[in-house]
Amino acid sequence: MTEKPTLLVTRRLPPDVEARLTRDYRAVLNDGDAAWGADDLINMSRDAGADAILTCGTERFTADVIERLPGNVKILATFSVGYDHIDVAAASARGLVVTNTPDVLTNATADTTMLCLLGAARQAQNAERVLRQGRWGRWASMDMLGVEVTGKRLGIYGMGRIGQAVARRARGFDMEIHYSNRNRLPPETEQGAIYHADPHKMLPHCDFLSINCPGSVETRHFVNERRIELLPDGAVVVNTARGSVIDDDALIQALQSGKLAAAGLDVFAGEPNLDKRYLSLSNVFLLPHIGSATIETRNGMGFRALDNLDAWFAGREPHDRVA
Ligand code: 8YV
Repeated sequence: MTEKPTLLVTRRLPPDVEARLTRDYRAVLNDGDAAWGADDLINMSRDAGADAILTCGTERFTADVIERLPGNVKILATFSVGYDHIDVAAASARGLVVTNTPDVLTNATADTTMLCLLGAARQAQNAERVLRQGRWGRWASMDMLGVEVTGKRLGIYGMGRIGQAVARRARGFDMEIHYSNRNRLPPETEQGAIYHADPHKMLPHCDFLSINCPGSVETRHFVNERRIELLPDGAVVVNTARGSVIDDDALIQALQSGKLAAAGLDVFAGEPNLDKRYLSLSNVFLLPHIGSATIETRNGMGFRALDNLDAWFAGREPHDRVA
């Protein structure tokens, strides 16, 4: 019988995922679930004699880390669809295979997008606080007024799997869908959504703007002062993709000035250390990056990552290879 490959797992994962990976691999787990920095990743990979690493969005595989990884590491599977925490060019240059977990988190993330959109539009954060603080008093016709969602225009920046799932949900609210994406979708996928090759042409039509693109050099600070100016007054910005897509100074300024009515944010630059100014703004609905946080989805992500590793160790091409 051939020996099981050694798999270094940088974070604790759901029980069903760990049961499968400890069955099929010589697994080395991070028992305390503490965050690992560059040196930990390198030392642990060397000490464990890891053939593969199963990692999460919380560990950063920069070009420097990838270069210093011991030669025994052949494949890096990330428990995430996004891979902006991995320098894929450096991985390719070193011959390190990288895989991600698309598809399985599409619905959970699109659900969270609608949660942020509705939460921000209807000031759910303030309404809930009133109850929790025992301040629910006399009814008044002008209290806690939000922005109507039904029938409004939604602009989706990034019309991949998650953007399309957001569009499907938003149609249930009779929203008019606009989108901007590198490529136009075929009509059967577009389903009447209005395509803008130039995102600047889309922004004036966005009562709501949802960010659903990957985090990258190209999308960094897409939401900046100049582009916020192009949005209609009183628009709502929603971000469940990556914090790097938003210039926090510009968004906070627009929320303070009233240019924007509200924002719904699940992701932040430098998370978990978000810009503290968000915490004191009453027109922001905030979540701590829970886009994929359902047990079904987290199991799906783990199994998908393991499917990729299994394929590679069986001599097949992993389904979700990104480097
Ligand atoms: C994860 C995510 O929570 O998959 C992604 O890209 O942003 C999230 O769903 C996280 O990154 C898990 O590693």
